[in-house]
Amino acid sequence: LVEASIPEHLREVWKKYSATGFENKDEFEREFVRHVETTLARSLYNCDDLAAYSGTALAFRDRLIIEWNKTQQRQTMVDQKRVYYLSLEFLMGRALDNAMLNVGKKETAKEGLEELGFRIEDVINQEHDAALGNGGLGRLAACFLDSMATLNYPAWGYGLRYRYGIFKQEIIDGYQVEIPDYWLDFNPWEFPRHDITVDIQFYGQSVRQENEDGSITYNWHGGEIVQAVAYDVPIPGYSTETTNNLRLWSSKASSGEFDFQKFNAGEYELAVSDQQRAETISAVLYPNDNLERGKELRLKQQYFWCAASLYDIVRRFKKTKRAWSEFPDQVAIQLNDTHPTLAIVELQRILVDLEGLEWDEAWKIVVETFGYTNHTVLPEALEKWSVPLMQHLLPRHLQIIYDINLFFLQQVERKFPNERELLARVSIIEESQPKMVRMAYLAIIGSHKVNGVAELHSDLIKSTIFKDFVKIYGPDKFTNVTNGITPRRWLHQANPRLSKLIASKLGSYDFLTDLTLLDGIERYIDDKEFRTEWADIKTENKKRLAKHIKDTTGYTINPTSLFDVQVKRIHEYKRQQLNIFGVIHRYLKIKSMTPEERKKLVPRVSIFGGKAAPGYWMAKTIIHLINKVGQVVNNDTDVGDLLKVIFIEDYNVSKAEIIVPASDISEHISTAGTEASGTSNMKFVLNGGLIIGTCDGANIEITREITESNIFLFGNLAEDVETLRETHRYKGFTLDEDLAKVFESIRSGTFGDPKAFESLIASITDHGDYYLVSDDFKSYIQTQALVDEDFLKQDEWIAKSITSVARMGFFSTDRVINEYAESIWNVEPLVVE
Ligand code: F58
Repeated sequence: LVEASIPEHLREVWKKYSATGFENKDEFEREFVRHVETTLARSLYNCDDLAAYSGTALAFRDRLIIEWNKTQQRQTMVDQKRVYYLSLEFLMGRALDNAMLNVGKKETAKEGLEELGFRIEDVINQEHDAALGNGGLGRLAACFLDSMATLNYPAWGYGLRYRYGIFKQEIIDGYQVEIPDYWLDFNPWEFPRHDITVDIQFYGQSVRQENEDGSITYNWHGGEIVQAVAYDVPIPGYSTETTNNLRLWSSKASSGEFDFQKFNAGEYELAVSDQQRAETISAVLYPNDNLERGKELRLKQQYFWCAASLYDIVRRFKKTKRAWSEFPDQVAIQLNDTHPTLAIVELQRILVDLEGLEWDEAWKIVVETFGYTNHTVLPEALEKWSVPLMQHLLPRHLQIIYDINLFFLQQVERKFPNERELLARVSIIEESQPKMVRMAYLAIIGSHKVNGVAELHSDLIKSTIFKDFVKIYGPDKFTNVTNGITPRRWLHQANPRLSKLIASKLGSYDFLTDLTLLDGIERYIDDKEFRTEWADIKTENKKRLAKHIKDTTGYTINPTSLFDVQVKRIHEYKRQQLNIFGVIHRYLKIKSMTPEERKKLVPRVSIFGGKAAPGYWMAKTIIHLINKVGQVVNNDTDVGDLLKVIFIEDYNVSKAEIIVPASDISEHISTAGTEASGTSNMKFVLNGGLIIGTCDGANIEITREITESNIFLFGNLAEDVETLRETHRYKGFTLDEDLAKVFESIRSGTFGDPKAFESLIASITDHGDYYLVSDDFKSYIQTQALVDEDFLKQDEWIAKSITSVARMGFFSTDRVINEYAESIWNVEPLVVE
């Protein structure tokens, strides 16, 4: 249809000159030089590594955008159901290496760059991470994009184009200092679409209107308009032509009459400040993980992004001229946590207020369209917005929320008459001072499926925070989709040698698109040469990390030591404090030993990394303690190589790509029942690292897959946590003896001014030890001793490593995406012929 509307001779000319991008080395060099000379206005004489990065990225970007265009045309022609993944965070990391590997032209570029006088690693290392996320939730969204494209699903991501990503972390005198991350200086991966804009309204009033036919409509009048501008980021699938789209919205002042009036009236400064206020909406990523603080600007961000995305989705749907009832057959929208829940309300508003549908008819469409993924049971992370704030910012939406609530509560009352308490418990509106809108409840009520991200977590949400909703809707509305990771980035890209070794045994790289094929390597477990190479690769990776540590911290670490890694956001529930107390315990033990005894020890490097939310005092105290312990231990000549403590600054995706392949053991030690899934646990095991962990999140399913003999589990179970906490609160409890000694040494000033750590210790000794550090300490220490023992038996250790990798097939996001597609979205891939 589209084609027929263009006269043939025009099509001919167009086809003749249609861009193709490079195919071979010579063409790559031509494109590279062309971009350096014309796009960057540089020359042979001032082309440094950064310019070489830009030239390479632009050459690849051309290829991506050509495939992107074709993919979008194909998807529009076929006109089948699309998925829209709404996420406030996409933690993409670097794009160039990934684009090279997915497109399959890394070797071509490498050779071309060499001829032009550059080393590909240096070029890749020039790129700034796209750090538009906090942690697991944002990185999951990025892995999903990779898998959706690789599996050829017609899928778009929608997010915000933050001017500042997650802050950069510096450690100064052992303290975390936050530096703004202005990353947009030069970003070759985005395409501004100045022609794709949406006006977004805030504030004003909702005005009731009685129509001539007696019907009532509501009009949202007045207030302020901010413009959303689309920026598109092409997402290439691995080894496929499909290149999907990530659309990020940027805010700017509306070009409407507003500014001009002010401008003409001589209020130049006001016009400018309007401009700045508008731009503030997409200025910063909120740096909290697992905490919601209820700031007005955050709610503005959420509505701005939801409204722009929905406008876009609806516009696309309307072009097909279908009946509204077909909307859910064409559109699936997945909510990454509750942050996009306003999209539910916005769609209902569009259908009822703007398109004139009946309430019930509209609501049916809404519920069939949305799915909601929950990522936490921590009460402080469950989003609530104050009713007065919502009333002020989004008056019409608040009315709609009240109506949704009313109809929902009526339905509950019909099903469970005389259960007044139930009604109060499940009401979207919490009757507090001020009243609050419970976003998770709204998300559940407005979606047809709700899922958790690992089995234990999905069970827990059904038995705790959403229990009443299971009673109301029945269990089928709730489901589990266990998280995963993309093996392209987290094996092939981060650990190319391991990927190559595996491919050499399996005969191809097919395991990268069917990770279950990894089980084929278990056959080689007794192959001596294979094991040696496996071990060599780990050593190489450890040397690379040791070099990074030397370059960034000045500390020399021995690559034959056991590398023990815990890298993730710093949070009390993740229990980095348990780890560092364990390290202190080890240090005290070493100090008390004779030189003879010391000889028997396994040298260990404890490596930490992760950011604390800027306002999270306790997390910052934990970082401080780790750094202070490092200073003391690393300079103690009694200890030497037996123990080193390293804090890697500014942990991010590109650092993870160096750290993950280099671990012997990594720590996933959250208090049972608190970590919804965890995904770095999967990354480490897939790279041949063993893990020590609690029975929490996806650790449980990892254990099921790789079997208990290949993982170091310890600690109390989720089902006992509640009772243990009660014990602490009401009956007093005895602190673990060894932990008491650790506290003594801190209090005595071994690691600097003890006052700095008083509150951390008191949280355990005096304030109920909510995260059960003391209860799990003994079992943690004992299990760490087992780790040492097992590490000495290198042969067995390597066998465990190989077996574990072989059994990780389940944890690919390809499997995850297929599950969502089948059980929640009801979409099919669009295979390219
Ligand atoms: C994480 N959540 C979970 N939230 O903690 C982790 O267990 C899980 O593996 C991962 O999601 C993926 O499912 C998480 O990262 C956040 O960072 C939010 C950011 C916005 C404010 C609230 C927390």
